[in-house]
Order: sequence, then C-alpha cells, then structure tokens
Amino acid sequence: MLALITGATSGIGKSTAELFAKNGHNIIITGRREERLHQLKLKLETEFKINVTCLCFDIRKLEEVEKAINSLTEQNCKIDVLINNAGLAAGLGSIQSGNIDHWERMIDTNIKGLLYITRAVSKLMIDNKKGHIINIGSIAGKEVYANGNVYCATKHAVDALNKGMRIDLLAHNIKVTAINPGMVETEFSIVRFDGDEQKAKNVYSGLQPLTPEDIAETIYWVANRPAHVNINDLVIMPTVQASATNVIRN
Ligand code: NDP
Ligand code: 8X3
Repeated sequence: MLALITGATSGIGKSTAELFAKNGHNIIITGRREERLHQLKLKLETEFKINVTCLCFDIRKLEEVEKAINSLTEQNCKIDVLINNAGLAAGLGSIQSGNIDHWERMIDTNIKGLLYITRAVSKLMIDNKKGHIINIGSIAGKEVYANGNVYCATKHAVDALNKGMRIDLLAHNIKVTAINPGMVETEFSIVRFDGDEQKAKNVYSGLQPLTPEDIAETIYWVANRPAHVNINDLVIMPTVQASATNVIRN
C-alpha cells in the first residue's frame, strides 16, 4: 500500500507516516518544512527499510500542488491512500474582530488546499481503478463553539466535502472516510496561538488529551479494512471530553 500523507512534518501526519512505515508501507510525505521532511525520510528509511518520497510544497498554492503530483505521475507512482491531514486553526476571535489574515490562512489551507490535492490525486486513483481518501476533519466540523467561527466553518466544509467526494467517486471504486478528532496534543495549539507556548499548554492542562499516535492508529485501521468495507465517518475524543467545550479537568 502506498500512502500519501499531507502535513507529515508534525503531529498527526508525522505519527501516521511513522506507523505506515513501521508496518512496511512506502509513503509520500508532504509539508512546507523541508528539513523536517528530510529528517523523517532518513529516519524511517533507515529504521524500516521502506521508501519515503518527500514533496515540499505549500498546499495553498495550486501550481505547487499540481507540480508535486505531476512529478509522481512521471515516476508512475500509484497512490493507494491519500490522507488529507494538512491543516490548521489560526486564532480564536469573535466574528466582529476576527483577524482577516487568520481567516484566509484557514480557508486557503483547510478547504482550498484540501480540494487542490484531492482533485489531482483522485484523477490518478480513477486511472488506477481504486483508491482511498481519508479526510481529517474535527469535532469542529460537527459543532460550533464560541470564537471558533471560521475554523469550525472550514471543518464543516471538510465534513460536506467528505460526503460529496464519496458520492462523486462511488462509480470509481474509491473509498472516502472522515476522521474527526477532539483534542489532540500536537503543534496545533501553538500554531493557533501564533507561537504562544504557554497559551497552547493551557489548552491541555489538567486533562489527558488524545495523542497523535491515537489518531494514526485509527487512520491505519480504517485504511486496512477489507476491500468491500468503508468506514464513512468517525468521531474520536479523549475520554474526558464530551463535546468541544465540555471537558473534565483535574
Ligand atoms: P500540527 O500543527 O502538528 O500539524 C499540521 C501539519 O499541517 C504540519 O505538518 C504542517 O506542515 C501542515 N500544514 C499546515 N499548513 C500547511 C500548508 N500551507 N501547506 C502544507 N502543509 C501545511 O497539527 P495537527 O497534527 O494537530 O493537525 C493535523 C490536522 O488535524 C489538521 O487538519 C487539524 O485541523 C486536524 N485536527 C487537529 C486536532 C487537534 O486537537 N490537534 C483536532 C481535530 C482535528 P508545515 O508547517 O511543515 O507546512
Ligand atoms: C481541533 C479541535 O476543539 O480545537 O480541531 O476545534 S478544536
């Protein structure tokens, strides 16, 4: 199985790359931080004797996405699984005082970037007569919380696209799955709060969040169901979290 994992330089994407590699699968890893991609490639190829292809690009830029995927076509790579993981939250502000740059980053990455790469890879999967697209949504795509407005909207869009893709790709033997996590401790909150590590730490203080490995295991399980089985949509939360805002802290 050849898996392409977007956003593999940290968090959920990195853990997913590690798990696929550990299980003997070749992988394609993407992200903007080239040094991290190359370090991960070196580590996984040495440790697990598999092939890792690095594609360094900004998923918000259509030409970069298409160039990267075309380079795979030239090498006749047949992608079995696309894991649409690259994404971010930027800020936590009210609709009346929201930061426009934050809004654009989220919309361009979580919606438009996901669309660009899905369009390019799904064509290859159609030619290959099979495939599996796994979209990383969020609890924020199932409900809305105060000041989460635009991030929640982008993840609601992923929820809708997940359903739309499944319908459009039905005739092409392509499975489509969404995995929607609650709190996972990664670089997510550091990015959300523009590098404020203390603010990020407070998000997870006094509770046990999910780990990126928990989500990687779920992705791997979903990708390994028998050919006739598709998992449509999963919500996965820490035991101490019931909704985006209902959590138990010590
Ligand atoms: P991280 O910040 O640890 O990882 C995000 C990844 O996305 C990085 O590898 C980053 O790579 C990549 N990325 C971000 N922007 C771009 C871009 N413009 N172009 C290419 N790659 C980009 O966060 P998580 O692992 O937590 O997030 C992964 C996904 O999980 C996201 O879609 C997030 O919304 C979702 N999620 C996270 C939850 C959480 O609580 N952590 C809960 C629910 C969903 P680089 O910076 O190198 O480009
Ligand atoms: C990340 C989870 O609750 O911060 O998607 O929106 S939350």
